Amino acid sequence: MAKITGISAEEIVDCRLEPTLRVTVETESGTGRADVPCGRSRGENEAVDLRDGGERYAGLGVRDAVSNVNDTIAPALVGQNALHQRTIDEELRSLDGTEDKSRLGGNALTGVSLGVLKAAAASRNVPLYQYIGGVNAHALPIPFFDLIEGGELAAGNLAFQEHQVVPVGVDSFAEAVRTSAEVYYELGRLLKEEYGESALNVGYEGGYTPTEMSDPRDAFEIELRAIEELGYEDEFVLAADVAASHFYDPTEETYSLMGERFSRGELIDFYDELTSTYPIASLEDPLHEEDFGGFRALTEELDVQIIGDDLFVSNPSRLREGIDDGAANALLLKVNQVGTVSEAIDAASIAHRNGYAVQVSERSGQTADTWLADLAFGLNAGQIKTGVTRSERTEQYNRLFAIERELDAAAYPKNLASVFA
Ligand code: 2PG
Ligand code: MG
Repeated sequence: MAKITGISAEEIVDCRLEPTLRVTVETESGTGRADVPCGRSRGENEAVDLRDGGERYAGLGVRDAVSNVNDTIAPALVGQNALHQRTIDEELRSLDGTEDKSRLGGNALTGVSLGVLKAAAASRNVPLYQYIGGVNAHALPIPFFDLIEGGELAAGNLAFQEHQVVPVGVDSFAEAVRTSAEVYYELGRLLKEEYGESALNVGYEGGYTPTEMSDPRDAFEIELRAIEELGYEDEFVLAADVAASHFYDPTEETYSLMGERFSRGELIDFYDELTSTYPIASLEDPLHEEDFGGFRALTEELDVQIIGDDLFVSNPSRLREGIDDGAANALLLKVNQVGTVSEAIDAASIAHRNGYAVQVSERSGQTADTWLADLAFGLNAGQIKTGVTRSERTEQYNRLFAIERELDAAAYPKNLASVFA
């Protein structure tokens, strides 16, 4: 038993200086404290991020969500057992009472749910990943490095949100980060040479933002050159988070890309060209978030990982719908998209049981809290996306270094699909 003796929330700021919640859960045997991340390029079907409105913090304050934790959730959960995560998450959902968690706020629920998880691990005196994954937590995640940013995450002209490099051909997490860092430095040198020093300004996730660039092929091309300069062709593949909903026009049913309008079919042809020209192994949200049929067509046509982010919003029922349709073959997992830890873990296990890969992901608004790294390892997800530079990103890498050093049995996957192979 880890009896909850107190729950309290406070308003803090994330890496963009925007308000978010920090929730502390105290039990008789251990305390958990969790920060809530927030997205910028959000899916329409995510749990609602409750914001105060008004002038304070330009409407982004979270005082209402903080009061919901302190005045409504805390009195209902004090006295309960923090080891009963699923019961607590169910209670959180019923206290909220809405489908989209809009009454108490998805951010309030996420903070409490994660706080309870961390308090339970502390009360058991085990590392968070071990509490999550038990005896079988063993797979270090392959990191996806968003080295060139576009879309909603940068003030540039690239429509695709993330142009990623992925170290798949190395044999440890430490080597994965080292080689990726070297590619990052080399890419910086090449970008500066070709686009001038301003290309080295970074976006929300710490990747470069060459503002002149508008064609994703230029981004992949120069990333590939950096990889080749270092002789790392066998160690890296490329990937993208297209975040296509954000350049989709629902009235015209077209995508605006490089100053032109693409129909769904034309965009699929473009992906065909991209994946046959470059060693691209994974595409996240290549089509808009309601196009389950398009995702199916693309998954059938291309032999690459197709990840649903805005498509599934980490929601077990949207994921099931996608699996029934054959849409995508991988899930992007963000706890605050769905609002509770149990629902997120359900989504991950539904994905794995149906042969879908799982990539655990940060939000563009993060803090230095490292529960994300433990979650990726504890779930044996095998993939993580947590940005490039700045402490809220690098702390996740530092935490995974520590896990790799601590556990002899920890292993780095041979390829994107091999965690359970
Ligand atoms: C995404 C994410 C994170 P945000 O689209 O995958 O990279 O963006 O957190 O802004 O939703
Ligand atoms: Mg995304």
